[in-house]
Amino acid sequence: MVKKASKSYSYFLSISVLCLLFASCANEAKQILVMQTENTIALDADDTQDSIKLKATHVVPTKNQYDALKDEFIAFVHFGPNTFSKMEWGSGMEDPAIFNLQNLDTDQWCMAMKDAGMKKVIITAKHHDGFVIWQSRYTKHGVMSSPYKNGEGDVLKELSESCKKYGIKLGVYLSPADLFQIENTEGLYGNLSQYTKRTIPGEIVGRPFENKITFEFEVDDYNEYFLNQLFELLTEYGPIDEVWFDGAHPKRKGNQQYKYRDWKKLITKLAPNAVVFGKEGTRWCGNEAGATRDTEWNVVPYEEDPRTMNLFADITDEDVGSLEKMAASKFLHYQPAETNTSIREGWFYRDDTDQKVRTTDDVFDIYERSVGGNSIFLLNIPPNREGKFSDQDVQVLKETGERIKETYGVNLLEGAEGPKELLDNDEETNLVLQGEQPMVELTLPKATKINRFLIQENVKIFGERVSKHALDAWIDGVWKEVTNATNIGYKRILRFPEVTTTKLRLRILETRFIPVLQHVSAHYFESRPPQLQFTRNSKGEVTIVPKMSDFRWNPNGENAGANLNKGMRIFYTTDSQEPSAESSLFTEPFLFGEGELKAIAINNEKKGSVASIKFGISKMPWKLVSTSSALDRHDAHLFFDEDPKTYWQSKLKGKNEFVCIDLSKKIEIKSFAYTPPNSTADGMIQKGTIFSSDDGENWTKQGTFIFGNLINDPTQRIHKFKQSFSTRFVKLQADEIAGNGSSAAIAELDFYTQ
Ligand code: FUL
Repeated sequence: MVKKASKSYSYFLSISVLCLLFASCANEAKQILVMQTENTIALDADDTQDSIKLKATHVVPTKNQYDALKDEFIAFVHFGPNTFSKMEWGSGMEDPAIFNLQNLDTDQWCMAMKDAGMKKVIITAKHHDGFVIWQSRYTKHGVMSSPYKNGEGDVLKELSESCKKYGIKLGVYLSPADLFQIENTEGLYGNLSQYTKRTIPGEIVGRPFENKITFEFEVDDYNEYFLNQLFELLTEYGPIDEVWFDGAHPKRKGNQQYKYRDWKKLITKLAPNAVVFGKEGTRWCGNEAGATRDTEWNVVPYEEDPRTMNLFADITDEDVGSLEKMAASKFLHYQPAETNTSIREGWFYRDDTDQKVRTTDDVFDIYERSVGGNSIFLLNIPPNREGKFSDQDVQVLKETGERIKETYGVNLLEGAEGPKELLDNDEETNLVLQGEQPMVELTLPKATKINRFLIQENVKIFGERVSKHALDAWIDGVWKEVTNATNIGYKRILRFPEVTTTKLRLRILETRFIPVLQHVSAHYFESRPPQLQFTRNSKGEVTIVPKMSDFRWNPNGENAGANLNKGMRIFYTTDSQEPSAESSLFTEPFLFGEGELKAIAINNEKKGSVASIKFGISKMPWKLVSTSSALDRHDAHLFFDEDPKTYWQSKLKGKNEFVCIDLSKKIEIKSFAYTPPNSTADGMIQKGTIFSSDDGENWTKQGTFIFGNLINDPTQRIHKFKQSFSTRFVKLQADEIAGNGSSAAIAELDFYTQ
């Protein structure tokens, strides 16, 4: 039944009708292939929408791509001079001594990865600065010139040994951009050298290779250098399972070209199991924030034949592989997306104080969306200057691994009745679904709570076929749709508010060709009711939401709390009573002046911890009277706009800096709260004075205040006055700034009468 690709649609149609018949007579999956499956299939001018769909379903992964998909959750490690300089991009002119590594514990990295359930690690063997972390024969700009083990150390060697010990695959990031080779006078990058025949690896006296293979390529100096380095990486560090080519270039020179097709020949020979990222192997998902597409087709349309292409442009559109996109292209190519992001703000380690780390909620959410959205999750964990993963990162990896195991390690369809091909955990058995309305019904052994459903197509043999599907649960004697989604591919994880049911039904609503499913499973994610947070806007309206991550680097726009806590409800009180399921249900923002609010999230009958806030008097009628000075974009009105992210900041520091407001009527003040800015450590007022006035001209000192540890803990501080006082105007004067900062700053001020 396996035929060669043909041009005419009528041919396809007749073949597919035949196959439909075959498929319904004998449930033999082989019969639903109507042409040779390939990693890349060319489109022809007379292809119709139907023949394009048919071809798309015959585009399948290579073994290396399929293995990469099956790894699912993998680690990225950015480590080099930037770890010490705290830069994201180095200059290339760093003294190698900056890589002042004293200790290195790659076992600790691997243990943490193992705990998270990661299967592979890709390390920056060379980032854009050109510094190499292995003992290369072809440069002195690297670990060999650093203090690490007196220049004898080899970070890659240590990592490869740990990888073997812990059963983790290894990949290398070798940046084509190379600032050292651009900037130094003898640099090879863009040096306008001739393309001549060169033997790889180049011979270096006294340092022979054990691997005696040699290659001949017609290349220039930089490509020769790059190939020599690839040769070292791929022959001297055990099996390499991924080669990562980044597309970014801080700088270019001499119109330097990359002879990728030669690089590829070398990789194919020396690391036959390696998938190549950034070329025809795997592709960038299009952002560095952990955002995922609702529909991630891994059959990707190309204008040129990706098997012979040298340059691959980034694919960043929301729509990667729709029929429209395919119809406008010339080749269809299988190329899985890698969702790459960092656990920390930035790719390199900076510090354990200001550089925020993603929460477990966030990482687990990205895991479910990326792995469960037909892509590979590549999470960066940058080691610190002690050569270890920091404690907080290790904790998040551990908790994420526990959640993955608790949720996906237990299949609630165990013992269910249904097509055994889908329930048997055997990758080789498939269910061919036929008929007008293909569906699968599953009967569970007993009523079961579920909120996750996992589906896999057999992409390895039958490609990606489903383009729309829905899941129903049997509830109160009827089928109710619990959720729906678009394509499936290697893996789709459906997330929905929990249902308790005895029967599930998967309906395939639209397909590109006869659907072939390989596996389904049902799961329950034990969601923890989230911590809550309150905000009041400038109109005095209060909103209560799950606490947002304060991770500032490349936020992906997802609300992990909301994603993981579907079905959660929030209850609140305004009279200081403990909230419960009987309290007011929060449905929309409400007006609230001074007083205490308490709230609780309830999810699956589980209660979260009580959150409370004491709002000060309403700031709506306040007017700014005067201020000592203000920096651009940090006007004084920002300290009473109810938005703690915006702040007033003076031009100078200390003594003479003040803000002065009109509360619009006389008020009896008992205490005040100072909220410092969160995004800058400059301007924290650790000592100050409060003055009152009835006319805004004659001032009475009402007391001084002192707040400690503001830089490390920039949270709201409350000062109670020894005696309450009645006033219409208030002046706050900064007397001392924490850390000897250069200005005074206030994110929010609040006054309390109770
Ligand atoms: C980007 C690079 O410029 C970053 O430094 C980082 O390596 C990231 C993974 O890719 O293009």
